[in-house]
Amino acid sequence: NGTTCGLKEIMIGRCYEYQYLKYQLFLTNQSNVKNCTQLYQAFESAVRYKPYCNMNMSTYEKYFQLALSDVHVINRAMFWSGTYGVTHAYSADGANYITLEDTLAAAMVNGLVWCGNENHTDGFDFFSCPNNCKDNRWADLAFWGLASKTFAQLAAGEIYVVLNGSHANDRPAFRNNSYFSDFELPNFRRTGEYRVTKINILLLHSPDKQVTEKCGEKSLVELENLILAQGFQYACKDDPEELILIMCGNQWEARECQIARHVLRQA
Ligand code: NFD
Repeated sequence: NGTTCGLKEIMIGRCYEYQYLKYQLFLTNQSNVKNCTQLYQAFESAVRYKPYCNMNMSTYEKYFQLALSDVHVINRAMFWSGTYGVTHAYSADGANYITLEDTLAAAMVNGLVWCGNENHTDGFDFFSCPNNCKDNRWADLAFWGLASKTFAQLAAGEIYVVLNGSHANDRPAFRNNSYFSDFELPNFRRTGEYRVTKINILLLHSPDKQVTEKCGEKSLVELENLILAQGFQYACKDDPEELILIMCGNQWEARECQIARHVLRQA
């Protein structure tokens, strides 16, 4: 459970890279380049010297306000649950779709580990973070919970959700307590110019793994009911071809992938 050395330098560096190398690729509103140092300061002052278990869902509010103000993601927002790798291969750094991790606020810290420590001289704990506060569940959700909620509120029009229908041990494709079910689904906009109109589920089955759920079954029925009750249109597709091809890129020998290979040769 080591924390990330060079957190500040990595965050500021990623912010510059994001805005000056990748920026024009996909952001809908290109007029507001952010001040990276100021963004880092907003992040740092939220967490530095703060006891880990005192954090909550408003700790990082200012950071997200600064980093994500004026952003809307129209018809291209993509969410994932249990499908991190394939979703990001498909979204292609924002070129095809935009995931939370393709936004500046999340790109600056994705994969990093950090926490404040009130007793440490520089206010961070660079050795380990608790990650489990028995009296305050919100501490563990402070950053990614708010990140997920904020991103869901920016999504507009048709959105996409990539789920995993091949989980072992009865773990459902759509499960309670996931970030998607707790922080994203309840926060899609239902009214106004930037409302969500339709939620498209892309349900994947990993090559050579069991098919535990398909569209129209088990947790997908539950999800469909929740989506319709909120007034959104619903669609669900099992194994869209473009995603099968991405998965087969890494699992060429799987039975399903040999079929894909065969079909591709004929084309
Ligand atoms: P889950 P979920 N690499 O798969 N979100 O619905 C990394 F870095 O069960 C994003 O609970 O789905 N992290 C983040 C991973 C965190 C990986 C939380 C992996 N290969 C929520 N696999 C984020 N960027 O870190 C799993 N995890 C972690 C948003 C993941 O970080 C996204 O917008 C999370 O802490 C997405 O729509 C935990 O495993 C949805 O929530 C649960 O992942 C995914 O959360």
